[in-house]
Amino acid sequence: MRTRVVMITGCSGEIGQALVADFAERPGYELLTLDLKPLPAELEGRSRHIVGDILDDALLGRIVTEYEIHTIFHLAALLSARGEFTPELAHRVNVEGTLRLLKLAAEQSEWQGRPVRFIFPSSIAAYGMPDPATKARDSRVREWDWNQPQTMYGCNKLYGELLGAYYSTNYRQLAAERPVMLDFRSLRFPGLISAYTVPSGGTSDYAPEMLHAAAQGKPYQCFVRPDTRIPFMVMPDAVKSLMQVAAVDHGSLSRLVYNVTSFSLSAAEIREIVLEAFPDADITFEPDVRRQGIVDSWPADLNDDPARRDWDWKPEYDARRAFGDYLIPNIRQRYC
Ligand code: AKB
Repeated sequence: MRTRVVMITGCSGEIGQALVADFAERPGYELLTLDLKPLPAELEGRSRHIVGDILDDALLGRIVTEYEIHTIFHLAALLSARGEFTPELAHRVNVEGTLRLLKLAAEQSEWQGRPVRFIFPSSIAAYGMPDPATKARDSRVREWDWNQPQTMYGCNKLYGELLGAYYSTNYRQLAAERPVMLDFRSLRFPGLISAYTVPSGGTSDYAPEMLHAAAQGKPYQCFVRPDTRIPFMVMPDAVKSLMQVAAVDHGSLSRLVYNVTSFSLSAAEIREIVLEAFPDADITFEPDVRRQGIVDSWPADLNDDPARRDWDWKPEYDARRAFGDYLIPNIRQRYC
């Protein structure tokens, strides 16, 4: 008999590590994790881990002969800044990888006779604000606004959402018998900040980098202007939202893609908060014109009313609690 599992791709990344740690606290779940890297030492033993590539068809074929997958958290992706250096690789991982996982989930849904839940983190990068005046005026964007991303990663995420919609509603629409279709759910995340891991390859990385550098007594040159404003969320809320959207009854969902967010701060405001906690921190601004262009195209805030209405989404951490109760104390402890 095949073992019933929750599958997590990209589990060694920031969200993946936090999600695996959260699952480990919940009884009754068998986890199957997949990443190009091994699981970090502190998570070893918490899942059946496979070091491998989501683009490896033979590996995916072997996985479905051994496991019955009821839920997939497909986290594996190249982030926005890295994607601009290697756009074709980003496309392969972010689009072709997603397509392979969707196909696997579609086949599993058909074979099991019930929909596999497919949870896909998307991003504020799926938006493209045309100019600063529009960004200032239309500050809380809704899911259907400004879907004109300017990065390869943003294009990939937006298309990943569309592919998810296709596989969950129109897949094999001309077949004589419509298959049982997968159950796709996607969250558009703002910049994420964790107390325990540092991101790599993203453009919202300046916020966590500033904080982690200050706690280690290292100088930090912020690569965006002080007035740059985008939304953020701390990792426990990101995990909470993923768990919540994965668990909610299908009937409660009015959309396939939901914005979720917590607070919106400018880079100068983040610097002020960090300086209050670490008064000796040496944080300067050295804007990098290209990365600045990317964050300027992202909205200043997200409207997450549909998630709040449909499945009671509410972050635990506003800016005050995020820094005061979660980030500063845990980061201080981590480096002291
Ligand atoms: C990035 O900066 O690429 C990510 C994101 C906002 O999706 N953190």
